Amino acid sequence: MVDFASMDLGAGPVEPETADPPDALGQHLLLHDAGRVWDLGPALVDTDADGVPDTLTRVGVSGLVIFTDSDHDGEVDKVTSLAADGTYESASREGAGQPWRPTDSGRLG
Ligand SMILES: [Ca+2]
Ligand SMILES: [Ca+2]
Repeated sequence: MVDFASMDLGAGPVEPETADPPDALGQHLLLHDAGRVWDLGPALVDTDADGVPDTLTRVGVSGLVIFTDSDHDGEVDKVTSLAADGTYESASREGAGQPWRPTDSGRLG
């Protein structure tokens, strides 16, 4: 699975106690993992065309990583990592603190 700690996730990780409540963050996506919380910033892409941005991308050590909040609760629940060689791996979970489960993998193109 994606090693979030090795990625450039911007301001994070922040301590859970100091993280702003979700309503103060607006459309920011949060990622809780291994007892830490990252504020990934505002979602930029609306992947399901419902008018609510739900996805953002970051460049990780091994390629692009796509973070999606598919149920719009502010918590990332789907992650897809896309490597430079065109292979990709997706995982999703029910919510913060739940285990990541692989959903899809393969090669693009
Ligand atoms: Ca959406
Ligand atoms: Ca979510």
